[in-house]
Amino acid sequence: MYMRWLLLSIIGIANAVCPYMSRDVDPGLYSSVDNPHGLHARDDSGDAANDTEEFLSQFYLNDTDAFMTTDVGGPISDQASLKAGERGPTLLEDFIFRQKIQRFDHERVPERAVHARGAGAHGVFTSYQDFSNITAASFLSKKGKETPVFVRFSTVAGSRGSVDTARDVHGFATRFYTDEGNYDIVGNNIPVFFIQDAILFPDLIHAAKPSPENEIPQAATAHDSAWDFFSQQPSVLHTLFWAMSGHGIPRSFRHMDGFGVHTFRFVTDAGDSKLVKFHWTSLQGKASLVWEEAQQVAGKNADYHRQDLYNAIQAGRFPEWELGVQIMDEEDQLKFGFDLLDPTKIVPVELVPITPLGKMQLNRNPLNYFAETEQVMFQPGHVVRGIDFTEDPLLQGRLFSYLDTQLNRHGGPNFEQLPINRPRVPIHNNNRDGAGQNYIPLNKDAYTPNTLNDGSPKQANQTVGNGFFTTPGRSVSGKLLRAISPTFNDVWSQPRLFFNSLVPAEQQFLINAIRFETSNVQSPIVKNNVLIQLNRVDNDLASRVAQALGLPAPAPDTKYYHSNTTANVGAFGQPLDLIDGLKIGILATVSQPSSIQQAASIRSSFSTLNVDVLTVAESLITGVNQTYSASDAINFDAIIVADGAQGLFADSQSDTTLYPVDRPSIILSAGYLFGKPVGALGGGAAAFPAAGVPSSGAGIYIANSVDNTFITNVTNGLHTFKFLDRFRLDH
Ligand code: HDD
Repeated sequence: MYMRWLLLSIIGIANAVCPYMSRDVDPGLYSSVDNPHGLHARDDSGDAANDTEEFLSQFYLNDTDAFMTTDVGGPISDQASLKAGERGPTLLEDFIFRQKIQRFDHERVPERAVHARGAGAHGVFTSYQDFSNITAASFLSKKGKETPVFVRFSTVAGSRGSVDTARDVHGFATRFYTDEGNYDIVGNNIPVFFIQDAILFPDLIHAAKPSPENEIPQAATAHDSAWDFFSQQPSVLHTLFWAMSGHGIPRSFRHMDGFGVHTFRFVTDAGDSKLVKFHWTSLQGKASLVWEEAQQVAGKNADYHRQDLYNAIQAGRFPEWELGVQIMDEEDQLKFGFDLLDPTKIVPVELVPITPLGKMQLNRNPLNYFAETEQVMFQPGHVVRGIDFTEDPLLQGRLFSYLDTQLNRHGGPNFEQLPINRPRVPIHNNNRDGAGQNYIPLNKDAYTPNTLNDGSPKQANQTVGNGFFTTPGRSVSGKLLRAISPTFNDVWSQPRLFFNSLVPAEQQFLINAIRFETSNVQSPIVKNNVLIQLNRVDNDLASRVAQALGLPAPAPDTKYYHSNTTANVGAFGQPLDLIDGLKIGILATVSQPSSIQQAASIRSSFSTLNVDVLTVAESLITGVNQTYSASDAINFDAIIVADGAQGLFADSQSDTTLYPVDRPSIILSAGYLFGKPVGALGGGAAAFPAAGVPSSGAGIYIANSVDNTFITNVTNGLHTFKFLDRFRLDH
């Protein structure tokens, strides 16, 4: 037994010390001019998902059937500390105790300064074509080429333990482990950003984060300092409008789009460049919660989004996104009436359509949250050959901030060696040492130029080793000045374009959100300043907010008013492409076993559609998935009352103590008010009047029995997702 343990330990230690060496027998191979790319010989048609698993599995630590050891490998038992006598004090020499407690004391690393709460997943990106005519980026060099990816979704303002459904911009950061090194698109689910110069980032975040004296409120901008900043810095308006619309409270990470935000450059091998904006389009479709619902979710299930992503992947319902770019000529930087370097602007798709490049599928959950999701360190500066930055002053500042904050989080420069951060190509340079160095560099002559190591690692250039390049034709000059470009000045026309383009219900949601946030603001000056800025965008909008604040409607400030619209910017009003992983709750009762059987028959009808059908009843007898005591409307995307369950609604004074008073009625009526499809079968229809819910209308399905029409109707209802006619409009 001891020999077996020893053997396992030796293998484990060998892997931990030098995992790369265990795969790459001859590290010199990759620095040789015989291999001018300095790369692994990769099979382009290989299975990138397997590559990821194989790569990371070198680092797996499996404790099954193993004996416990200290960090340096000695066998231990650790259930009691070493004491001087049975009732005596613990001894300082108890290194087993000290190591265990010390390791515990050091378990936390600083959480991300922003985007602290998030969830990640592995996957694969597949290029649709050979795009070498527009970029030399190798992951886009061949039709069908697969590249492993890791994505982390996040909220911005809340700390690591905050709730998933706080209203916020959502991070959408993607790492491509390309065969020419790591490339990160560190984007958001909103295509624009609050500020135009990175020097304002600390101000934005200090204003949005909880108040310094009492850390209130958590993960929310409904407070004075946020709106003080927002109304003093009107560049925020466009992003703020997106965040106050459905995009601030998505149904799930799977149902949101992503954007690179800045304009970037694509560069070809020949040195030609184009300007590009990145789009990730959800192939599930876009879906959002409504605010009352999001607030309830926050209290009932803080992990709503991360759980949805995890469950979908575990169930094999792999979410997908299409990567596309809007491609613009270098000369077009000012052609559209705004500056392409200004990150507060979208390029309307009517002006430049999106060219699809490839598809990403997320298909594997991390095995360890800390090692993978918490330690992944994205940087806008992780770029590959074929992609370049622009002079966008927000992007330029980000190129400093991410590396800097990651040095702080990790405590040293070797975080790129962590398994989740390691490129899938060998590393050769003269960077040395630092805390936590994982490699054992063999080159004694860690300087360039050298002769003693035959000049290695050799300088790559365009003919040997395909050296990294920035856009060859790019040049900048100018007088030094601290100023925002006047071409960035108009920050009101695009928020108006966004507002004009929303369906009336989403316009109302946006106004309601601003009403909610600003009515939490105490300062009369701040409220007034908010109205001044809103009024520059739209007088009706400003007047409707003013009404809720008890302030007079302002006179129109028309300079930036226009009636233009653009497509596809709203989160509501378009049916879902896929309903995979959505949930239908069947309200049944144990007193009528046939209602539970009916739920089973609905479940079987939806199984091929990948929709989860959950049976709710008073207690967890066979066939029941959830109790009423643990259920709310927020658990489901559609709600159906089974034939026979109507008694639960009729007797609102029911003396059962198994669930709070009126819970079944509240589930049905809240589901209706949240815009969800609702239905009833047979006698279950009586639940509707009892719960105060209309028995007819869009998204209301009453039928005698479970037939094809009923299933089709509910399916269509799930695709519609939210029935917007149920929400009241101001006018
Ligand atoms: Fe940032 C994290 C997205 C502007 C400074 N940012 C971070 C993450 C995302 C973004 C998705 C989380 C990455 C992850 O999951 O680990 N940030 C953006 C976008 C921006 C943006 C789309 C504008 C277009 N960020 C921005 C500016 C600065 C930062 C202007 C600073 C000057 N961001 C950071 C940071 C973070 C970060 C403090 C925190 C943790 C980290 O970087 O690694 O450096």
